[in-house]
Formats: sequence, C-alpha cells, structure tokens
Amino acid sequence: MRTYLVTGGAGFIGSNYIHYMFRKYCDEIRIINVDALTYAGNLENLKDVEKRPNYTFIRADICDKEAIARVFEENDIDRVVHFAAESHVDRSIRTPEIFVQTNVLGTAVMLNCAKAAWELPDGSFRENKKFLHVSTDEVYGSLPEDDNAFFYETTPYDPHSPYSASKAASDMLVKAYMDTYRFPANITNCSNNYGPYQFPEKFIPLMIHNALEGKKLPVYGDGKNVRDWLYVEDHAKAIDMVQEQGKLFETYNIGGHNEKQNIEILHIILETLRDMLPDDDPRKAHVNEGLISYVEDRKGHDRRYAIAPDKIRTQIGWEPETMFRDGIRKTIQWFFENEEWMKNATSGDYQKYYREMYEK
Ligand code: NAD
Ligand code: TDX
Repeated sequence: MRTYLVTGGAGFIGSNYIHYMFRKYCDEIRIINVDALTYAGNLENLKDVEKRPNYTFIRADICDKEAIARVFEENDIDRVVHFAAESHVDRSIRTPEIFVQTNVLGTAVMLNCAKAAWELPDGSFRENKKFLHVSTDEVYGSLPEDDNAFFYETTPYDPHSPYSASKAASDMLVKAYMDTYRFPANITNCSNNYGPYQFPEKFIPLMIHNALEGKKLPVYGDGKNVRDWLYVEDHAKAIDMVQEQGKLFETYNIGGHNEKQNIEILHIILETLRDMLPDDDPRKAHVNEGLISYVEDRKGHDRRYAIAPDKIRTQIGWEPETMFRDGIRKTIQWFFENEEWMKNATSGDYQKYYREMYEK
C-alpha cells in the first residue's frame, strides 16, 4: 500500500485532492495530512474522510524540522505531495515575511527531510519514492493583454508579487535538489483554481459570498485582468497523473484553456446565481450588477496569465474536463449546500481582514 504525505491538506486544493484520491484509490492508499491549520486550513473540509482507517491528520508546521523528520521516521512515505503554502497575493503584499518563511523555508525543510529519509549510502535514492511540488503559473510573471502568448515550461521565471517570488524561490530549491542530488521530484505550475472549499478571500468565492449577502463586489482596477480558470478537481487529477505517469525531474504546466477577464467572470457568477436561486428567495432581488464596485487596483497587478498545457496533454494525456459554466454551477451549488461552512469561514479573523483590505 502506497503511503502519501500530503502537506496543506486542510486547505482548498489539498482537501479537494485528498477527496479525489480516496474516491479514486479507496483503501489502496494511505494518506497522512500534515497541516499547521493557519487561517486557511479547515478540518471541516475533511469531515467525511476523517474516520477512514487509512487517513491520519497531524497538526505540524512545515518549518518545524523535528516534527517533519519525525513524520518520515515513523512512516515509510512513498509520495510527498507538497501543497502547504501561504497562497493569497493580497496578503503577501501586506506581510511578505511569512510567505518567505512558509513557502521557501518550509519547502526547504520538506525537501531535506524527504532526502534524509529516502537517500541510500551511495547517494542514490530508494526506488519508487517521489516528491511533487505544487506551484503556480504566477512564477512566469505577466503576459501582454492582446497577444496570443502563453506560459510554457520553458518560459523564464519573472515573478512580481512577494507571493509569486516566494513560490519561484521554492521551485528553484526543488530544481536545485533535482540537479544536485538527482532527488526524485516533479514540479507542477497550475493556473487559477476554483471550486468547493475555496476560502472567501479569493476572487470567485468572495464574489459569490458578497453577492448573496448584498454586499459590494470589489473589482480591482478596470476589471480586465485575465486569469485562466481551472476547476479544482481537474487539478487534483492532473497532480496524480503527473506523479504516476510523468517523467521524473520534469516540470508540467497545468491550465484550463479558459482565459477570462475578471469582469466577465463576475457577470457569469451573477447570471448563474440569479438562474439558480429559487424565485421566492429574497436574495434574488439584490443579486445584480448594481453591486459591482470598481476599487483601487492591486499593487503590481499582473495583467494576464495563460497556461499552455500542451506538454501534459501530449506526454500524459491529461486535459481539463470541466467547462467553466458547469464548474461554476457546481461551485455555487456547493456554496448553497454549505452555508454553515461559509458562515464559519467568514467569522472571527476574517472580519478584521475584510475591514482592513476593503473598508480602508
Ligand atoms: P490554501 O491557502 O487554501 O491552503 C494552504 C494550506 O496550507 C492551509 O491548509 C494551511 O493551513 C496550510 N499551511 C500554511 N502554512 C503552513 C505551514 N507553515 N505548515 C503547514 N501547513 C501550512 O491554498 P490553496 O489555494 O489550496 O493552494 C495550495 C497550493 O497550491 C499552494 O502551494 C499554492 O501556491 C498552489 N496553487 C494554488 C492555486 C490557486 O488557484 N489557489 C493555483 C496554483 C497553485
Ligand atoms: O477582491 C478582489 N477583487 C479583484 O478584482 C480579489 C480578491 C481579486 N481580484 C482580482 C485580482 C486577480 O486579477 O481577481 C483576480 C483573481 O484574484 P485572486 O483570486 O486573488 O487570485 P490570483 O491573485 O490570480 O492568484 C491565484 O491564482 C494563482 C491564487 O490565489 C494563487 O494561490 C495561485 O497561485
């Protein structure tokens, strides 16, 4: 039975990945989820897997060398899937240090502990051990607005925000481990994800939540920045395929072929909400374009991201499966059915964050 060490499994993509893996492999794998439970980590996301005998949760910080070394000592780990990170660009603009700490130092700790556990006396590695580093398309910087350029695996890194700089640094560390030690790893660079369990600081869940509450919908700048949206389950599937079918030491870009301006996304969200809300739901009256509020632009706001997922398609056979209009319906349906989750996510510290960020 393969044993997975998943970091950051209580966050948005990590929890979707754990659900996906248990759906796919059932009792054939064991998953150990290591998460520090920051503001973004939520064990509610994993309620329906927590009683599985082949699932273990360990609360630990990836920067804590001893705690991570212990996980490797006490378990024969076959796969590491490293999601844990500070992930929100706006927060990185306000508090960059924690991004360097978690994303760079934390990745260094994960690499070092995996290397210590997997390395043989002759410097080679035990067979069939693999580390997958989950990264982002933001490391490639920003594309011009109106040309047909894409990010390829060979595109030079050009990060702009403290978040993307810290992710770029962590990617470089993984590359250094592969080049120096032939450490068995892959890197995936994925575009913007959306779907169930996404924390409402990110654009799509924030807009769904605010629209339902009749609150303003804060659009940065002119609303024409472009992101390439991918349904989170498609990302989970891609990660598994890269780890099992990809070539070791390679980077794979993962993207949805679904570029849209933020303002277009917002119109689709509003339309879909109106369509899905029952006629007698009082919220239907306020879910409209009148809530849109153009606000000051994000500092250093990247204009356009667009991934070319050609390599993963031709080498591995992965393709995005969920059309945006279907994915957004599923996402909204999930939020309708999980109002309590949203209520908990937006209480406490979130209120303070929201005031400081949007009500200055
Ligand atoms: P998230 O913020 O929802 O979750 C991050 C998780 O990591 C949380 O559970 C948090 O508690 C945990 N964590 C944070 N610091 C930790 C620490 N020091 N030790 C242990 N655990 C810690 O993030 P997400 O959106 O799920 O992103 C997951 C990964 O995917 C990140 O590495 C991110 O860079 C990458 N990524 C995200 C997107 C996206 O659109 N969200 C796209 C591409 C890549
Ligand atoms: O209130 C908002 N208003 C707004 O106009 C917010 C929160 C965002 N935006 C814009 C900024 C971006 O152009 O929407 C777009 C998407 O913003 P985010 O959801 O913050 O995502 P982004 O900055 O693109 O980064 C995301 O994708 C890549 C994730 O947060 C990263 O973790 C991932 O690596």
